[in-house]
Amino acid sequence: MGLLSNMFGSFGSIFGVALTLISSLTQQQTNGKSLWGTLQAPTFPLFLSSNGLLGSLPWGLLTATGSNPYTQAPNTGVTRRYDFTVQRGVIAPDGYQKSVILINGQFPGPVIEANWGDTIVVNVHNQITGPEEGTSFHWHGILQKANPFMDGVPSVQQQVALSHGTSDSWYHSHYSAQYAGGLLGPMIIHGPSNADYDIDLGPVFLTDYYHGEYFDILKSTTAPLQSGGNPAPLSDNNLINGKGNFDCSTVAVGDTTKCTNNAGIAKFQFTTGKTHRLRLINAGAEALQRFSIDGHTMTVIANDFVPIKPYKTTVVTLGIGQRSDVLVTANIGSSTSSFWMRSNISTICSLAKQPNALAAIYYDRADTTKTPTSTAWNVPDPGTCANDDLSLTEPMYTIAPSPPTTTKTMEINFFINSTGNFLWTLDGTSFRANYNNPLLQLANLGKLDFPEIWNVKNFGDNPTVRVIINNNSPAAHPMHLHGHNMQVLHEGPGQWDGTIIRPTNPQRRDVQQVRVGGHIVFQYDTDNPGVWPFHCHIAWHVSSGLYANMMEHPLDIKNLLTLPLLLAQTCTQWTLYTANKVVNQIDSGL
Ligand SMILES: *[C@@H]1O[C@H](CO)[C@@H](O)[C@H](O)[C@H]1NC(C)=O
Ligand SMILES: *[C@@H]1O[C@H](CO)[C@@H](O)[C@H](O)[C@H]1NC(C)=O
Ligand SMILES: [Cu+2]
Repeated sequence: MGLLSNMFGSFGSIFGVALTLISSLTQQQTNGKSLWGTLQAPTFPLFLSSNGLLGSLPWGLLTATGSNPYTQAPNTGVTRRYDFTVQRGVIAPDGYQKSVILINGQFPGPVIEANWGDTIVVNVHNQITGPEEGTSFHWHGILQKANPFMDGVPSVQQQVALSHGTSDSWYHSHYSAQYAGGLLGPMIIHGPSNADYDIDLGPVFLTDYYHGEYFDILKSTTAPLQSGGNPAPLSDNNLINGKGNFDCSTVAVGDTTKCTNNAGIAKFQFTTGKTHRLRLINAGAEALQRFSIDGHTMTVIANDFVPIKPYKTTVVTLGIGQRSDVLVTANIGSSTSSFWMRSNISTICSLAKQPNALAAIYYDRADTTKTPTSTAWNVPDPGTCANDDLSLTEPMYTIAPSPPTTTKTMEINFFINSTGNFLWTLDGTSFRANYNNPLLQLANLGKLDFPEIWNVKNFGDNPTVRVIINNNSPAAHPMHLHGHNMQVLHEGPGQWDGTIIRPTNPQRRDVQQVRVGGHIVFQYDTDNPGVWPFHCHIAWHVSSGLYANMMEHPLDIKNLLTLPLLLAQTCTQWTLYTANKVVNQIDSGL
């Protein structure tokens, strides 16, 4: 009897383990044609060879420390072309079957890879039907110097990219909250390295995940409160590289046939003794993520597109839209070691039913059919909803902020309008887009008189703009500026005390988290004439108006910029399309 129960016990546990090890669904069923998060995922070279120039660096003598990334860019003369077909498809990334948007049949989407100074051309074929929907790609973090038309935000500019900058990023739809439905993928721009490593394992996508369709969630976040509107929905799961398990016993009774347990988690291969580069990307809709790897410290070498002086940590905090490149050396235990990779949604700062994502890391001789048994770092959530300390992240290329020529204070707040809709405001206005009147084109025609709800901040010819954001709302917000890296002078609780963190060389990045009841202070030099979106990157918040347009050098927009023909055509096509059809625009449009 004892023996039997013992055997039964161990059989039970073997069986239990087996259930979590062997994915119950195929990769095709969970992620379509995507290989991200499988042991077959590609690794990446230090740079792409081009025009037979194998062996010589595409960026010549430019370096991460010595070359100003905003004024010096190589011109490689190389164009990298990508063809994206965007379609709906039914997959089950975490075992729960749902309709998503696939790029070339993949979720997450395929990589865009180039060298610093290359030109990237992406041909997007929109085959989204049932229902039809517009789309627009935004090349997150690409500064689009002298090229604001290609930044990809509808009603501001439209479509397709060119590259300046290095390190890692992502592309995503900037059309309503469409990227929460799957329209996203990684972007790797190879540049001069600021730290040595052996193997580039590529993107690690961290995404809060919703079982509802994004359009339904969006409808509910923007609906009047009295008719069930919910501006703060809970995510259902948290995924790494589009994969994760889900406990199907928690789904509604009518939905159980759509749900399969143990869909399978993401796996990564480490080579014993080698140093690996991981490109962490918070590509979610709402959640603040805290990322760690059991037993290993990480060396952070870049934030967003900005290479920084390497520093060691056990946790990296990433708000929506933020990226960090980290190096991890496989030197713990033996060549048969395996460890958990973890990304936890901060439940103090975000709304999640299942906040903890897991993926498995296997050293080269580890048994990849077994789950790791490693123990998590003891790193309690500080609950501030802020990024890791500004003093930690010092850019490789030093830039001291100039004295600002203008300072703008903007408040984040919310209100409920007379029809009961919950709306976010930035500087007193809740933004709403008009897809048919691209602002940049109007400015290009010299028309600078915009409706209040377009929330345009015209900084004229000011060379240096300082912005103080005070967050008087009950949520933290990842604030994202297009067209520039923000020099982040300070962040913290309450009001700014006037001090600057490392005034000789403050942190630069393109998304910065602002705490509840706190502030961020940043500035930028207006070296990029255009109209640049500045907004919260939480999908539901930007949809409900937390957005402004920062205009710089309007005269240059009129006199120096030429509307590209391709863009004029895209706009004409959109006008023709909407002439015959009422576009179902239920949100701010972005
Ligand atoms: C994530 O959550 C697990 C489980 O609660 C915990 O043990 C771990 O310390 C957390 N890690 C981080 C980075 O918050
Ligand atoms: C309230 O906001 C919603 C969403 O932007 C909008 O559709 C509605 O027209 C607004 N109500 C009024 C009275 O302006
Ligand atoms: Cu927000």
